[in-house]
Formats: sequence, structure tokens, C-alpha cells
Amino acid sequence: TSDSSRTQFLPMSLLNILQYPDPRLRTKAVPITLYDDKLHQLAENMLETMYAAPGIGLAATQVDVHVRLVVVDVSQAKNEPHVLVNPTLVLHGDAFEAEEGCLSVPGFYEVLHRAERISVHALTTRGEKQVFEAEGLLAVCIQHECDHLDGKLFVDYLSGLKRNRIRKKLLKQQKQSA
Ligand code: GNR
Ligand code: NI
Repeated sequence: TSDSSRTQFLPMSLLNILQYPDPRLRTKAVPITLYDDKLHQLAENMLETMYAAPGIGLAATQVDVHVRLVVVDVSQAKNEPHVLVNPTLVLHGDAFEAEEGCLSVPGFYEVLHRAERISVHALTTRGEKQVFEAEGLLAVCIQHECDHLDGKLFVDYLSGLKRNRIRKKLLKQQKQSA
């Protein structure tokens, strides 16, 4: 399996996750055109970083790599990873209310509206096409990750007042831990 090949032969590395309001989180990621081992290794390191955080998704943007790659795993057992290269979404269904958090906005959670169901079109790290339907938390998480690739964060859906309050609290925490 891909799981044993990565643990047997390649060292893992945990990647540093950028925190809001770091301006690098606003970078628009570029499409991936090269399906090499370096891309595969980046995806593996992002999965490891996501599981360690712990989180249910991670976009390359969050680890300061500005290419269109996201990883997601919403399963309880943490054994259903999705690796999406150049993802595009078709939104379906009604607005769905879910509480969202973000590894780049630690400690803050807010209820947002997202599409309840989506069709996901993406490639694998080997450049093969993948198309699947997602709903509920998986759909919410994939929408959240695709926003990161366009430099968008969940706090952008909040009022300016709430966003500013979060920004100030995080800046203060970052200064204290620096
Ligand atoms: O770990 C995460 N949890 C989460 C919960 C609800 C909606 C979206 C998410 S994604 C987040 C990880 C993260 O920041 N991904 O970009
Ligand atoms: Ni996030």
C-alpha cells in the first residue's frame, strides 16, 4: 500500500503552519503541472502535518507552498485520506450550517453557511483524474480547503468586527510567544 511504502522508505517531516493574519495566507496558489516524487512527498508530509495538528484538512497555502494541493480526512479512524491536486468544485444542495475552525486561526470557531453537497473534480499526485461526490462535513472541509488556495480564510465570512477581534487576539498571542 502507499501507506507502508511511505513509512518504510521515506522520512516524514512536520511542516510549519502559517497563522492569521500572516499575509502569505492571501497568496493565490498556482495550478500543478508536474507530477513528480517531490509532489507526492509534499502531499505525504501535509497529511502527516494534518494528522499531527490534529486537523481534518490542510491546504498547501497553509504550509507556505503556493500550489493547488489539499489533503483532507474527516474519518474517525483517520484512515480515509483524500489528496486533491488542482481541485474544482460544483456546489449543490441547500446551504448547510456548520461550525468551522482553521489550523491557521487557532482557538476560534464560528458557524458558517456552505453548500451541503459538492461534486469534486481533481487529479491525483500521479496526474490521474478523480471525480467524486461529497456531503456534510467532508463537503464543508473541501470547500474550506479550496478557499485557502485562493487566499481566502473562514474569517472572511464573518463581520469586520469579529474578524478584527480575532486578528488582534492572534497578533497579541504571536507577539507573546515570539
Ligand atoms: O481541522 C479543521 N477542522 C475544520 C472544522 C470545520 C470546518 C473546516 C475545518 S478545516 C480545519 C483544518 C484547516 O484549517 N484546514 O484548512
Ligand atoms: Ni483552514
